[in-house]
Amino acid sequence: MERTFVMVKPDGVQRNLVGNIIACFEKKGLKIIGLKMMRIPRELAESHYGEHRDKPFFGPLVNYITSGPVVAMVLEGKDAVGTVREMMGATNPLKAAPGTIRATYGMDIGRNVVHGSDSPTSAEREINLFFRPEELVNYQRDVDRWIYE
Ligand code: IDP
Ligand code: MG
Repeated sequence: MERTFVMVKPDGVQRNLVGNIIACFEKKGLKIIGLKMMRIPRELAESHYGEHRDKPFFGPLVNYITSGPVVAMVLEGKDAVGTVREMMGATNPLKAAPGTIRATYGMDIGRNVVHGSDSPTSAEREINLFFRPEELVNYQRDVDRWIYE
């Protein structure tokens, strides 16, 4: 089983999409093992998006992601990283495949509603940035035998 870091961005929270977005992942079969609402401190935002430090959109991106509360979560499941990326769709909601979360809920690359780690390595880094080990909950889910063969 793989873990990934997912976040409903400030636009998703303001637009009352938290429940809808979490429901997509829950209904798919991904297991929530960490979940919290938080306001991202500027330093954390800059670190989280460190790979984009030299891009022209870096400043606006940090302003956007710190502009209001987010809902951060850790999801676990088979190929969780790739599965969440597929479910989110392309970075630009207007280019995202129909039915994906970004295509369904977004109009602008700078307001694309949701974040998901792009690789297992990024996932580990991002989970450690946002969650302390004791915030991740270890539990059995009885329905798993109906989700996985
Ligand atoms: P990703 O979120 O699909 O992994 P990245 O290229 O890693 O996409 O970019 C991180 C975030 O930065 C995007 O989700 C989006 O919020 C923002 N972003 C990326 N490219 C642009 C852009 O060209 N203009 C404005 N914001 C952008
Ligand atoms: Mg990315």
